[in-house]
Amino acid sequence: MFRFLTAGESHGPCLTMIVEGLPAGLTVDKSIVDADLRRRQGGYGRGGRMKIEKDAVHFLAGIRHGRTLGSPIAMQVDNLDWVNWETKMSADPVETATQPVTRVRPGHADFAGAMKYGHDDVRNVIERSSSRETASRVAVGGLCRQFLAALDIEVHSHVLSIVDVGYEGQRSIARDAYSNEIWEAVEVSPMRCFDPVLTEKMIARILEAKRDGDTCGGIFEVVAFGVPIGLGSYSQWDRRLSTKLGMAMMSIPSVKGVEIGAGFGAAQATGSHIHDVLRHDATGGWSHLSNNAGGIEGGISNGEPIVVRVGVKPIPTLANPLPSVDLASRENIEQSRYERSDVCVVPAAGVVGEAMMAIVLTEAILEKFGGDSMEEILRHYKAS
Ligand code: EPS
Repeated sequence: MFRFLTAGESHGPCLTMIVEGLPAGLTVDKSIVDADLRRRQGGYGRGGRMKIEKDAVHFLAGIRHGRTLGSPIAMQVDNLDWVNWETKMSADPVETATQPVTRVRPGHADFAGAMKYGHDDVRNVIERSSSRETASRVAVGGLCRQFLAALDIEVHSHVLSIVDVGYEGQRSIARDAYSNEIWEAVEVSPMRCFDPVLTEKMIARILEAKRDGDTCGGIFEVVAFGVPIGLGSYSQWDRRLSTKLGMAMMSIPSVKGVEIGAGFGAAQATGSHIHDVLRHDATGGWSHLSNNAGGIEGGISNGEPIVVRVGVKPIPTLANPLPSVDLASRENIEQSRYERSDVCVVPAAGVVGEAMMAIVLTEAILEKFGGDSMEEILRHYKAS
């Protein structure tokens, strides 16, 4: 069974991950994980924290001489900001109490988290609910990406829209338009958008929001290529690949919507306009004339690229804060609180989406083609 756990506060000493179930003999390159961590830190609209951090992974267990052992893998990403928080975030009791955070931000975990756990100091909520935790997922996804690469499976993401600026109808680009050139252009765009004109418009939209003390959400798309037929199952609700991808994408902080393939567009079309006609060619290959299903039919991968679009709400920390309540006095207040934050995290969220897709596909492949070593898995995989 493949599984992972993460721990760590945003301003604690580090983030910690334990990954179990990756086979023995997988070649692991730290620089690939670090490159993903760097990609997550980027994107136009990030704030001061990303200038402090230089995220890099430390392998602590489960890897020897660049290859997995089949034992649990332990990893760590240090928080360089910790030096500024050692007292405020000390695990040991401190002599001088720190000023509690009590003014909750609308849209943030502040209020619900404080109510749920009975915290008087919202700092205790902010620390773990912070999107800093997504660095852990990207590190785990960085391992999974290397596992998938051994099976010729690739995962990419790009940004489709920021607030009201995006592609026509904010839908996916045409299926046949995906190419290496597109992904190369995405990697050099500060918005992770392949269209340079749209990139500029998105940046202008973020700047406008920043000037107003506001924040921006948007939509990103994750696409996986080379996925074999038969991952997931309709036999139980929780075994569908679509169920697992929906859960994985919805687990990313700030995500409020997920579509697979044509998604809500499919609900607005009639059957004859949306279903993907199957073809079989002389070489024995299967293909579909379109991919409105996003590569999943009946909860099972059908051999087409897996396409998932994800809607991200604007960050709740506004430089021009909304009215709220002070939890200490229970008074309605004109303005909640501002602390250093980002204006837009949609490009970074896309990188987290890639990691979550890589994690889900790794789990599904291990379930279907299982084995204890890479050699065994590759044997099963090639025989299918
Ligand atoms: C983030 C780290 C955080 C924020 C942001 C994302 O760092 P800090 O709180 O020190 O500024 O920049 O987190 C949030 C938007 C949030 O709501 O918590 C990161 O590593 O991605």
